[in-house]
Amino acid sequence: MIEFKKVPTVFSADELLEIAFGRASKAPAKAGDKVKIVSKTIRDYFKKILKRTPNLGELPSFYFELIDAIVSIAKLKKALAALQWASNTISRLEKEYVRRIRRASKNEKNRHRKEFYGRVVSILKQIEDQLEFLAGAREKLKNLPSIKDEFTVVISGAPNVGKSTFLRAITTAKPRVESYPFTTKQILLGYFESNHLEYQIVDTPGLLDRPLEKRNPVERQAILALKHLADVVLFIFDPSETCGFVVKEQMRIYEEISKTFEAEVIPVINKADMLDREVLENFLAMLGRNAYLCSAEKKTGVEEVVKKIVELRKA
Ligand SMILES: Nc1nc2c(ncn2[C@@H]2O[C@H](COP(=O)(O)OP(=O)(O)OP(=O)(O)O)[C@@H](O)[C@H]2O)c(=O)[nH]1
Ligand SMILES: [Mg+2]
Repeated sequence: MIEFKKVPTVFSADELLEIAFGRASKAPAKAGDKVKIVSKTIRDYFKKILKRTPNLGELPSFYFELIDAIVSIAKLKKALAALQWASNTISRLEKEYVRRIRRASKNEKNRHRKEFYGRVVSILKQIEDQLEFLAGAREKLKNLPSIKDEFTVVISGAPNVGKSTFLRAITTAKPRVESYPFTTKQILLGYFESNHLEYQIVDTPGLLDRPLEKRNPVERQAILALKHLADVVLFIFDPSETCGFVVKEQMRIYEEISKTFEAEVIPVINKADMLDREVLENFLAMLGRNAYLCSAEKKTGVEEVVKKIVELRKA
């Protein structure tokens, strides 16, 4: 699981200096020990940040795209590299100054210690912006949705057509609600099992229900992330138009989704319980291909869609 929650709060350069120097000032008076404490405090802290940050080189593509959309992977890598650089430099200086202090006369020891402090201040000032960037990144990334890297069905369709109802109809346990960090948009995750294999179902209200040109750049990248995640896409139609969108508009979104996703897009006609024959026939003529017919609310016809999903996975 990709988690930024465990990355410790990122302090500013000033805060960190205060902590490190404060700790050293309380310690035994020997100058060499103070140097070691300052160095260790800062390096341990950076090490913790580096260790708890998910490995950016091994991210599943969904997370790669998502994180890139939120904070830019390149910037994040640069900031982490800056911490590593600062840590190495402080370590090197520590050794150098401990050696100098050991050799120095009693009156000179404190001068060396102060000089070391000055150099540490200058190093942290050099990475001040990177620390600030990391602090912001951590806040933005700490609530990433936890999505499994496994066979995934993405549900799309105009608003109100019954996407969430459909998801609930095919999943066994109660779906989990997670949120996207960059918008108020939520993401609904459900799972079902077939032949001991788990299937993940994702419904993202407000993301795959409008034409792409109405998207801001971050939303576009979130869609790109979903594109990587999707093994199958369901597109839910509501020919009854009780959703508030005429069939023509739904068709336009369907075409866009089909163009956007490389995975197979399966048309599913919902609200069968309230469709009369003529409406349905007109709709199918317009769609020009076969579609699954179901009522998510009455849970009829949904099993066939599940069967199709399982077949597609085998293929
Ligand atoms: N008659 C009927 N109503 C349905 C069916 N499926 C969903 N609905 C109703 O359609 C409305 C919208 O259902 P949702 O599942 O919330 O639709 P949605 O696509 O998730 O909507 P958004 O998340 O707002 O985009 C609700 O009032 C449902 O009760 C169905 O098969 N038959
Ligand atoms: Mg919904």
